[in-house]
Amino acid sequence: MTVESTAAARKPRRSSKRTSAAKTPAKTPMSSGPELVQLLTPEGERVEHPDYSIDLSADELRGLYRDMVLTRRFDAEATALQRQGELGLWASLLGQEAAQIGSGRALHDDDYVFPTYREHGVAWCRGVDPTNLLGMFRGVNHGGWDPNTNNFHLYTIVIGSQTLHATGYAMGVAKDGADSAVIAYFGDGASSQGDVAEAFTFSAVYNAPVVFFCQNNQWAISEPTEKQTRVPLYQRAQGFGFPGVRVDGNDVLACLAVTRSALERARRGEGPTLVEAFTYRMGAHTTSDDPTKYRADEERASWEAKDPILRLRTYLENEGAADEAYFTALDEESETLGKRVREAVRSMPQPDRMAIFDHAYADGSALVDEERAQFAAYQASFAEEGK
Ligand SMILES: Cc1ncc(C[n+]2csc(CCOP(=O)(O)OP(=O)(O)O)c2C)c(N)n1
Ligand SMILES: [Mg+2]
Repeated sequence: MTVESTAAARKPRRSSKRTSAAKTPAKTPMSSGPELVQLLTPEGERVEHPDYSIDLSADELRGLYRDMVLTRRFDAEATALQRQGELGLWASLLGQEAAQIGSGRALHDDDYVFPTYREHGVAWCRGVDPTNLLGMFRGVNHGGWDPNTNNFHLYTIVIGSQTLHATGYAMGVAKDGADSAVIAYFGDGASSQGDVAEAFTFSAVYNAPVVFFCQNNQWAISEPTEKQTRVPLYQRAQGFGFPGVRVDGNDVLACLAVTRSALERARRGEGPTLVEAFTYRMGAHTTSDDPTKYRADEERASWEAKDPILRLRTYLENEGAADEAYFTALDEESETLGKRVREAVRSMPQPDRMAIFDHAYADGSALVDEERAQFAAYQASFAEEGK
């Protein structure tokens, strides 16, 4: 046998089966499906669900509507401020108001929240002043709020890591014998991070009182959900030994009911739940992103028809739970909020450049001290030149 023919014999044979399997996998069943918990249809019609019921007064319904409208207004203002050069970056929550307000309003004061960087609606529910969120995006502080004042942790940019923080915190809550619950927010993209799998394992094994609230907004920057999972995300929980539920993330009533139930379960000591809020990111990933490069206009348009705010407005109007005067007053309140946010951002003080060294370690570090001294000398050199 010649050298060539040996090499030819060793060459891997191409199997036609294998070739087709190596292609892009068949589309994962990502459409909302019959398993979706819904209490308010996109047309604003109230429907019942056998496992989740909710009975809200007109006042409470108006409250949820107000939360969503003001959150959207704040978000639009922040996007505009970034475009005007007042913020370095903004991550819009447009389209995800119901998921955030529904879950945020399910929380008790003593529950603890671990957000990502997009949870402006949850921050609103926790009573964090919206202008506080903007300092970080303007680069003048490192978070700008005390997590323990509102039980709302600082925004976390390292994808998925907050699910581990939440799990550890929840294990602590259980050891303290407290009856509060913990909620961790994360995205569809984060679901494929190792940290999230570890958080699921530890929380299940230790029966930690934590709710994993995944906002499946269909995209992780330019990567669609099909690139993160072969099964609907809520089904992942089963493999870890705890329940998962998919809720219509654009239905504020269903998000409230499902999250309430999951938090109650955690408080009863029955362990974690995964809630997958099936929703859509209507805007860009951040103001640095251009979604027209990777997704079709028709997709956005199909989700516009499921808008979380419009469907509740239709319901309020049909039920006679809110009149024109109410909507007009809310428009005025939105404008006032927009103005307050604008003015607050423009009057934020310049950042203290040295402060970047202050929060790297709670107890300090020799290396950071050295870097601080180098940077101080570097800054001083400009002052010298100016003399
Ligand atoms: C560990 C880590 N890897 C990568 C990134 C860069 N990154 C920032 S946002 C993002 C996508 C996150 O998508 P998803 O979890 O679906 O959240 P969404 O932005 O859609 O709310 C990535 C990959 C990061 N911040 N952290
Ligand atoms: Mg996403």
